Amino acid sequence: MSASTPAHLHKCTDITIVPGKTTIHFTITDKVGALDECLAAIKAMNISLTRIESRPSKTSEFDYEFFVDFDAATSEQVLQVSKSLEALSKQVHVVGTGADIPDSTPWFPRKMVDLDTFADKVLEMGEELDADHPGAKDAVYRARRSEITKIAKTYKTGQPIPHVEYTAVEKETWATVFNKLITMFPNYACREHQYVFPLLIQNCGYGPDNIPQLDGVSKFLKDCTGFTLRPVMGLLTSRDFLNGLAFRVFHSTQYIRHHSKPLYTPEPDVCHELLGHVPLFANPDFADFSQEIGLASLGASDDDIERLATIYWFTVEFGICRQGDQLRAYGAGLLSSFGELEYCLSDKPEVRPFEPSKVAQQKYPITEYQPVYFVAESFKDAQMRVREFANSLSRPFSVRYNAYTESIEILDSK
Ligand code: HBI
Ligand code: FE
Repeated sequence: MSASTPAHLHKCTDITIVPGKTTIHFTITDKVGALDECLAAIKAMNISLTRIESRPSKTSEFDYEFFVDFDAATSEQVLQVSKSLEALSKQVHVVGTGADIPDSTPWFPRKMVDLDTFADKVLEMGEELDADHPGAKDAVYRARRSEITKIAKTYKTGQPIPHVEYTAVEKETWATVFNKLITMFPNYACREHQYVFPLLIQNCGYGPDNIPQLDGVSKFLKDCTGFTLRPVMGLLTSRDFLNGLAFRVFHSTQYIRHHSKPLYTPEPDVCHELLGHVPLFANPDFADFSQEIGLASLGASDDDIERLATIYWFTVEFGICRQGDQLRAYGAGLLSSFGELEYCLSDKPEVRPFEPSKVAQQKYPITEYQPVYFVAESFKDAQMRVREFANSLSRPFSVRYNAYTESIEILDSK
């Protein structure tokens, strides 16, 4: 194996070869006919390929890398193909074989369109509110919410997100939140949030008098980092919500909190999503970090989902980071909460370094300010730590996101 081979692509001797759907990765030098020879060798064994994908080598200018898929009848056949390719190419790896996902693995989305199945699995419906929700007794508010959540209910992958014509009352709620928070951002928000905020004003209609439309914001994020928004009716299960992040998809509510308490909401709403989450998803390192949690959640055990949800809570929602000699907030729960944003950087809460294995065990209250926060040194550092943590979890295979096909590839037994 060359020194530059990505660590997750193991030699075929590292994995158990079994019959079934198989992916083989090989590299050839850019000489005329080299690929033809490889394909002819496979054809000679009476095997038909179900996929072939190529890309220029990242390590050598004249090399090309190929990924081929086929249904292997026997494990012997996999070894034969790999042997004959070895004679014709620079390197060969069997990157995945049929039985590498145990039957006990929870279902997980493999293709972007699979996310369509989450739509009607929300834990709390947009229209049925808890007794202590500020809008619980307001029939007009409840009717308005079900009007808006109808969009999420029928939304399908690839469609533009329908616009919502927000009412004067809704806009006033937004203005109150917006105007209050922007006084705080310069002193409390991390630099990545501050960098992108003016761009959201310029490009996406952010401002005190306008509630930005998810569709425009989603297109902006797509250009920045490949993240997109998907409308959601309410809270998803942790599993479904985290699984979306593996596809760089963030499930966003589209309704707004009740006007009687503009600075309080017991659940996510557009203010929280647009002012707290969206600016960070425009940052490439933060996008990578978030996707890392998402990839780890695919097919994870229930206990591991709980651990990853806790890590998500203390980072994407309530994370703080070191910037120079200061601490700043990057978690959306902080950036969208006037009170907690000030509190989290005061000397009242406890502050600990971001170590995923410890964070994953931390208990937390959901209706009060957090008694403890964890400090990331950078999003890249946090991503590497989460990746290491994810490797310690019980899932017996690893996954990779193929951005060209917007699908998940199963790599190998770990
Ligand atoms: N669902 N729609 C939605 N929005 C969230 O922010 C959200 C969720 N489900 C679970 C969740 N957040 C987190 O608390 C973690 O469990 C992942
Ligand atoms: Fe959130």
